[in-house]
Amino acid sequence: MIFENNRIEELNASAEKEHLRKFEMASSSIKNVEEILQKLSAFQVAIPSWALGSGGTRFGRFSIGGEPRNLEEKIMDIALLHKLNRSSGAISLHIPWDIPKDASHIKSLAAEHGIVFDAMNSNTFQDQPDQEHSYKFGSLQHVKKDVRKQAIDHNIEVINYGKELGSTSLTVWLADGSSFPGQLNFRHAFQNTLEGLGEIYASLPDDWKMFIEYKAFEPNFYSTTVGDWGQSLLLASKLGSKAYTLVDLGHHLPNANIEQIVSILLMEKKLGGFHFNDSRYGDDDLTVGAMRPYQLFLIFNELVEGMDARGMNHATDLGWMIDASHNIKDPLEDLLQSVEAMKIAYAQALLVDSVALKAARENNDVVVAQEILQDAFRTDVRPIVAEARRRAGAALEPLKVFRSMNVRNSLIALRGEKTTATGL
Ligand code: PSV
Ligand code: MN
Repeated sequence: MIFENNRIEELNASAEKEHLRKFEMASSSIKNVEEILQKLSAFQVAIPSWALGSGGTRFGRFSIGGEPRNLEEKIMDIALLHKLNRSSGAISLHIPWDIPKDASHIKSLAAEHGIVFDAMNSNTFQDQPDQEHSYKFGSLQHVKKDVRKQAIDHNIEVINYGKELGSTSLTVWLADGSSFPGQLNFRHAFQNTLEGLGEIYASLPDDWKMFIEYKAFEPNFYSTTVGDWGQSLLLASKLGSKAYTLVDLGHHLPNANIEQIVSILLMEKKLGGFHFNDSRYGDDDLTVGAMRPYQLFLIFNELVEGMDARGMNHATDLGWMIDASHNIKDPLEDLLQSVEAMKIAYAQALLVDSVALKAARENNDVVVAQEILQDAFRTDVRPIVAEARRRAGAALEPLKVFRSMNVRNSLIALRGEKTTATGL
């Protein structure tokens, strides 16, 4: 391990007095603080295996150094995050970027650090060196059956890897679409996609879920075959009860009301999970909550309300995953910030006075409704999130511990300056 075992305790001890003062102040006006603390400790966020190294744009990529060179090292990085925040106890794998060659070894290594395997991700948006057919013109939508078959087989292979690791879900994101008018017959593209997904669905074990991720644009810029939640929902509905929509926050057109989408999908029992990130212009995968923390809170507000209405378990009944690309930040610091932002938004949503909000709505009192939401959003819940962490044995201040121990320098010393992690 990169840092000594008692380092977190030592740093917690020096920050404890000030923390407890803040926690007492923050919790004094909250009735159900113990319940909130329990919910926060149960809440785990899956870290994407493809986002532990530096990301890049088509203009360039600037390595951070010390990037994990293989799946074992990626698990070690996540173990480090999980030790610091006790909220990153899951990994989402992307195949073939991270093939678990020795699955039982990988599974036990992860288990040693309290890490489980969240959704498996397939990749039919890139061509691999040994691949027979190209995905240049799509995968499941493709006009040629052989290409579609290759994409179906790949997804089934991904399910098989997942079975060995104890995963119970598959995320399918298709880059399929068209870049120019006239290129595609939309109906045929959709029907081919549905047919292919149907074959993959038929290979899903009974206790698995299939998440269908949509994206409005990129890499195709004229049409995307699963371009929005409507198309994803349509596919998921036709496929059956194990198929769900996955919402990636960065995959919408500007100003889309994501919280409304979430609310309706939940009501329809078709919301499967999330790829959390933030964005300003497009799918630029910025740190969760970096741009629009209020929107993040509003999404969590719908989630808490909608999940409670259906008696769902907040921690386990949806897939909570991050999908990001860290172009200039240290990926591990970025991930710590992202998990923290999610927990803050979640804690604030748990504070919403739902009884008063219902009354305000029934009286068409728009002003009071806004006040109730903003009251919760403007509450500084950071001491509460920190207390949940402290009780779970994690760091009061994960970023400070990370920096004070020079983790990145140790990783560079261990792995080298020029390593490149597989992924984005
Ligand atoms: C596509 O932009 C996406 O959001 C999908 O989830 C992919 O699996 C991931 O990013 C990595 O490319
Ligand atoms: Mn995504």
